[in-house]
Amino acid sequence: MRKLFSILTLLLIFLTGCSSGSNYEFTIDTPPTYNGEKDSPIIFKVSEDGKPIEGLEIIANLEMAKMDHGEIHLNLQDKGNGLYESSVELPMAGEWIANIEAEKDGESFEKAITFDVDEE
Ligand SMILES: [Cu+2]
Repeated sequence: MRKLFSILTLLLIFLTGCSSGSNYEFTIDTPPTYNGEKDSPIIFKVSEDGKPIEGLEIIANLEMAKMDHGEIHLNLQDKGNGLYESSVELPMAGEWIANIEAEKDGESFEKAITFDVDEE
């Protein structure tokens, strides 16, 4: 009985331990534009229940939705207030996908976001 109880306790700790952060919402705050010659800022926003989440280690791998341009790796900088910024020179306007990998307090999160890039 005691053994069963400790297994249940462990399971409970495991389940609650995994649930924090799973409600993080990743959105694009400022999509980059395409201009054919220079870098453009790209900013993501991370929040939970409308509150900004700061202090994430976060990267994004960009790929085009319907075409193969390979992957573009971005290290995002924590700008505070839940905003994470980098800059990128994209090969084309159109529909892009950002595969985001984030980490906080030893927990990691993954999310894919689709966004449109306009020609400047
Ligand atoms: Cu393309």
